[in-house]
Amino acid sequence: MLEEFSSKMSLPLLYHAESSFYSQRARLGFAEKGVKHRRYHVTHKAGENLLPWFMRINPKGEVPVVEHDKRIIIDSEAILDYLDQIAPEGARLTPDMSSKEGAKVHRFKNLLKSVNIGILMLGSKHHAQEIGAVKVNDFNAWLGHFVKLKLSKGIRIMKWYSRIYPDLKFAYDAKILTYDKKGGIQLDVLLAEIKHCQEVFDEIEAQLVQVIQEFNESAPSSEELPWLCSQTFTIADIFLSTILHRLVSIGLDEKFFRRGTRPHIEAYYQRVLQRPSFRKTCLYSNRALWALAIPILKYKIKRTAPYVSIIGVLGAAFFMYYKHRR
Ligand SMILES: N[C@@H](CCC(=O)N[C@@H](CS)C(=O)NCC(=O)O)C(=O)O
Repeated sequence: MLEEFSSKMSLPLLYHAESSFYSQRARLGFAEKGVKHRRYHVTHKAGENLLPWFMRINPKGEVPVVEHDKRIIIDSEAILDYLDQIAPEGARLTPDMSSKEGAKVHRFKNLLKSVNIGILMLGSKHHAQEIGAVKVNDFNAWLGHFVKLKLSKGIRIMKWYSRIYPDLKFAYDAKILTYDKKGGIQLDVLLAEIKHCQEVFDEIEAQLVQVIQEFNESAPSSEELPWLCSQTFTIADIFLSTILHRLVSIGLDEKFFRRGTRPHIEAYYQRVLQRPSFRKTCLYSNRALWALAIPILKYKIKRTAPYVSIIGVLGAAFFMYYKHRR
């Protein structure tokens, strides 16, 4: 029993949030590598990431984070690299850079890293009409609402925490600056990002055409179609699939890869939707009810439950007291 408990405790602990774009990368990485782990949901849209206990784990106040064997790994990309280290058996998410496949993965990972999903998300909500062909769906509308709430409330809370926790003053002050910058996204910034993405997706489309052509020339017909760089689902695929999935939830898929604009990317996305690891970890992560409303409600109940119980007990005590006096 004790052994079972201690072996469970030695599993990596993933701090994540269901709706968080970067957490989706980490969850998908764990599923791809088949690494057993524990999870803690940090309800960042309700400000849980700003609480002192979490800021002590990650002074940036961001998810995902992995805690394992007294190590703290911050940043989704570093987490994916760490998974290759602790589970070296099987296919690597990041193949050896000296191989042809590794060099390709490295190149496309960096290309996809250059996509600023935050600008696309917040900007397309603010400027939906100006950029056209965008449907602001529930998820993005709700997300925009929570981000606005989080920014104004978050700054106030952080200023307060920064005064009462001197050890975290530096971290809170730095984070306040990042929130200040997150305000409104200017239209020209959004348009530049859309243009950049069009170029990125042109390259991705061309790569998919090439990898499939190479596959048709060399592989036996029974093998499955390749992913972005090879037969293996690598870190580049984790980056691409989560970006495509998020674009759908923002309503920008129409602009980038639907209706025959980039047919290979569209077909790739359809295959991703069937992949078991993706279905398990990301499929519902961009749904307003499942990924935002339910976690926030659960968190609020968890936070208020102790106060409600205390009020309940006090209420019952008063009631009994008065009943006996009469
Ligand atoms: N570079 C980091 C970015 C992590 C990040 O920005 N996470 C967001 C959620 S998707 C977050 O925790 N934001 C907290 C906040 O806005 O206060 C990574 O790749 O993990």
